[in-house]
Amino acid sequence: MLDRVTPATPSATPLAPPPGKAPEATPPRRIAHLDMDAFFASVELLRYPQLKGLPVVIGGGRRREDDVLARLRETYPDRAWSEATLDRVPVDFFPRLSGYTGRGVATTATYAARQFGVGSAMGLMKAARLCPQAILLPVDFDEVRRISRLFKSTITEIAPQMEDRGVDEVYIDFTHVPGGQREGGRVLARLIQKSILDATGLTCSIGVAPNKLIAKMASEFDKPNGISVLTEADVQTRIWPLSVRKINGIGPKAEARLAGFDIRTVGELAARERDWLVDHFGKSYGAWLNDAAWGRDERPVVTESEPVSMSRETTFERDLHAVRDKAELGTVFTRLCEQVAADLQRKGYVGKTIGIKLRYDDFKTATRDQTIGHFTADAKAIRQTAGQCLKRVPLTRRLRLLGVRVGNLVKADSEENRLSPPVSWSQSATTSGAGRRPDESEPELF
Ligand code: DCP
Ligand code: MG
Repeated sequence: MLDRVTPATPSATPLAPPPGKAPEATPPRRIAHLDMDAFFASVELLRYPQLKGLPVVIGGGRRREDDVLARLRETYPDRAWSEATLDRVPVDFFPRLSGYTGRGVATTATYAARQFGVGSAMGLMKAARLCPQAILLPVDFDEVRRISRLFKSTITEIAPQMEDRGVDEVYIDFTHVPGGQREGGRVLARLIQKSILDATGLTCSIGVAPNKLIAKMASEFDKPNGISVLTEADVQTRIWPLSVRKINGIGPKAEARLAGFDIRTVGELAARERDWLVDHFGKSYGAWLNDAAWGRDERPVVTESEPVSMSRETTFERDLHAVRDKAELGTVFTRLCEQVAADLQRKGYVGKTIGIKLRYDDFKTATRDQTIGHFTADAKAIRQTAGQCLKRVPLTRRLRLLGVRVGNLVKADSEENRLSPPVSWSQSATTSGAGRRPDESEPELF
């Protein structure tokens, strides 16, 4: 492969070389999305390989190791049980879904269980009706995190440009990695799949495409253990027939609204004028819908080492009103601030630009931010400044989304943070409506 070290300049890169011509000096952008197969369930199957091929549903709580061993010793007192002998637990020992009563929800299910229609976010009682013989196991978050770190480090040893998108998925920039252009990226995808299998015993599915948006859809095409390679020319044939819901960023509300205009597939969305979408869905979301339908997406793969901001947002089950749903919104708002603060603290960052994002029921989006005089990762400080921002947006329409962002990040242990002035001296904000002192009580916002 090319041994160029020049970084890609995505905005200047044509998505594909002209037909019949060899690729130019700058190779086309090839972006992969990798997603582990039935992740939480597969992690349990590593511990209990005797369950391979059987319907297994994960849900109903956390794993308690001691409980399992105690019950095993009670049920089979003639055998010695330990962590090391769990692969010998008879299949009959495991609890079945049949007769399940309770309010638990399935976190995920093995592909054998999915054949019966069981899937993530399904109530366990419904799952029990569909597949009573399924085995029900709790989740082991520690083990999930360990395997998550292991598969990600396996990837970065091969392809260093990796963006962490959660416990079981990542984007990888294949463009300049050896094998990343061969067969459109299939060669490198195969190598990564095999390396992850060797390191963890687990399978994953990979989509390789000109950008993140298409790659994310492509990774689902051939699950489990599949590889799908798409070029720009495949957008019409492979993406346009799909439901708009397959686009990452179109949720149930947007889907329903689009359906109201008889837009159900990506192709139908692509057929609408960009201006029409902007008129009906707002300037930024409408333009984004148009770009997405045509497979346009220039977002770079952002490696975790240099985050510029961290944010948390949530789309409500139903649109909420600032006055009538004041309590609920206030709770969500506080929780988002706590989550961003926890993210910052876990990753060792502090920031000083605090912002909010609202999306109204007409899909228009509003953002406001405020830069304070010191860096922070404190939930209360974030909540307070975010609250100031909230006072600068109209709150007459119902809200469908609320988000909180902290930007201008530096490492918590950096010199820059140490040199930032103490809190009591640092309340002059760079936006109008200057900040309050942190000890001043905040009026209710919703
Ligand atoms: N998960 C969760 N809550 C949800 C959905 C998923 O906690 N509502 C967890 C369980 C999954 C893991 O996140 O195992 C990854 O989510 P995926 O959507 O990637 O689902 P799976 O990896 O289980 O299945 P797939 O093979 O379809 O990727
Ligand atoms: Mg997955």
